[in-house]
Amino acid sequence: MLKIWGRATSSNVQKVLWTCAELNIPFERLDVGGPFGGNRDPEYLRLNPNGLVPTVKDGDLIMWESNTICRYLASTHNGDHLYPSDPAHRTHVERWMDWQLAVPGGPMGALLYGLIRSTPETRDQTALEAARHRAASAWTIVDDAVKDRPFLAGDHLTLAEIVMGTLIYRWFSFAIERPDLPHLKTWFERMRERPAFKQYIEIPIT
Ligand SMILES: N[C@@H](CCC(=O)N[C@@H](CS)C(=O)NCC(=O)O)C(=O)O
Repeated sequence: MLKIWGRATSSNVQKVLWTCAELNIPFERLDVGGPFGGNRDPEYLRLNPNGLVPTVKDGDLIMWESNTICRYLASTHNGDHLYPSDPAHRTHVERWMDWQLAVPGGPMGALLYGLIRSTPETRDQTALEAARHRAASAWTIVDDAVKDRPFLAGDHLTLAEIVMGTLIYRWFSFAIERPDLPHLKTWFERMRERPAFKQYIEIPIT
């Protein structure tokens, strides 16, 4: 059985849990990281030298980097609908996966730390506002991309959505000013229809 190390509140763990749910992959999950700790223990660092979650074990194979893990799971569990094997179709999914790490990942992380994990006294309002602007401009790109199709890579959900699910859930949950992006909202509502989204993504943000 697949083994996943990582707390269920981590956005990067949540990508893996959602992928498993969409592909009906059974797994065992161990709480590591955040308040649970354990991710700096020598035995954990031997599995994942970054000391971050998730880490996943499938047989003898140890994996880290959440997007890589999602790609592996789709490739090994009949997940062509989530991650197409055809290179041209695949590129539409992959570019959004890379974009998630490179563009909204940073500012959305800064908003999480600034709004949820710091106190008003320690909050850097200027940095927070800069992150909000950067995130808004990233989500404007998605809003435009989904104005004439239901999902980023076409007519159905793919890993492009799965790796962005937690970030978009947080974007609409944070108590911040947001530009009016109606296509983005509809896209988010489509994701919310998935039972796995309710189970693994729409949980309290900590
Ligand atoms: N690029 C890595 C990033 C992993 C990462 O930053 N994980 C965070 C949680 S989202 C973490 O382990 N933080 C330390 C902790 O939870 O204690 C991935 O995608 O897997």
